[in-house]
Amino acid sequence: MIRTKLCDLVGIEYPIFQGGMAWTATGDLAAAVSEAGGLGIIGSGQAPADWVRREIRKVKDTTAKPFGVNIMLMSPYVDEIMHVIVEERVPVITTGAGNPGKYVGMLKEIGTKVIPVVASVALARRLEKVGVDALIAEGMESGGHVGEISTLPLVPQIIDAVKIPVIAAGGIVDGRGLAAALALGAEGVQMGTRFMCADECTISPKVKEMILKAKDRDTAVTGHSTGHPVRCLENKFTREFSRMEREQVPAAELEKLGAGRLRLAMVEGDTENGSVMSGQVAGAVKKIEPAAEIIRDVMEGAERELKRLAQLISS
Ligand code: TUI
Repeated sequence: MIRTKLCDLVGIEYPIFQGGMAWTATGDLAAAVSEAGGLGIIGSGQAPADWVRREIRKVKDTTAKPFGVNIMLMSPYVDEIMHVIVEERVPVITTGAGNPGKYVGMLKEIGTKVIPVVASVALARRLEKVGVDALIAEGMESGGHVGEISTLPLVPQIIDAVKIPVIAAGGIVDGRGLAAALALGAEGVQMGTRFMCADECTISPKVKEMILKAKDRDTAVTGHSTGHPVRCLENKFTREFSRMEREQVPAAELEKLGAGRLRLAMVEGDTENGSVMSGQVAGAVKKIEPAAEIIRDVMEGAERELKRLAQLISS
């Protein structure tokens, strides 16, 4: 049985967060992950506050266990969503794509744990100072909006820079990844791509199929020229976008071209023209299974690996 400080901090059995993926992590997935003993997280993305409230209620109707909401800080609805978080007394929030500093005080006042995703040591240091409860250090192996540093160099550098618990994200798909994250000093992991293939994940089956078929080199990062690099499975859309970036099409035009593409993939199932955000571990996702099975497999695998490693030590 593996338990870490993170389990006590947020009241979960297993140190596994499910990434709060936009247009992907609905209340259905979050409820299943939380009920199975991890932390399920609703991905609010650019959805309006009413949608977020509905998904929160869905989780509350399904499980009494803790859950979270991810707030994408580039969303135009951040302030309204923060109000919903406060009204609904959401136990945990994670944030992405920005600095949540100005909201921390108000959330801490109501006892919500604030756990931002960071991709650099500088932001980790700044956020520790404003009083966040923990940090998710996300390497550029992740799907979606990414930083510049890989998980292996990022996680220990952030751990050395702060005193609060750090959760590793990016490139983690099984028990070996959890064991490796614990070896780096992390208190747990966040996984996104593998949970996209959970039974309870409501995205289009076509996206799940594309992940199952993916190989190790099938993701690409586009959007460096817009300042918002995004990792997706390669398709017609990423190839067109990359070509336009090489031709130095202005950022504003590219941003317009990208609008609505994530929904197009995840909801409509258009895996050619949509943005199929996925991590580099897509090639390691082998089947569609219940969220509870994913958690069981990761925990069993980590325990097996840690025991094997302990045996390498000769006294
Ligand atoms: O946020 C994510 N992943 C995401 S957000 C998203 S929705 C989106 N769609 C189109 C374009 C952009 C986003 C899809 N995937 N992960 C957490 C994360 N945050 N990764 C990197 C960052 C980050 C980057 C820069 C956090 C802070 C930051 O700078 C803030 C500052 O003030 O220094």
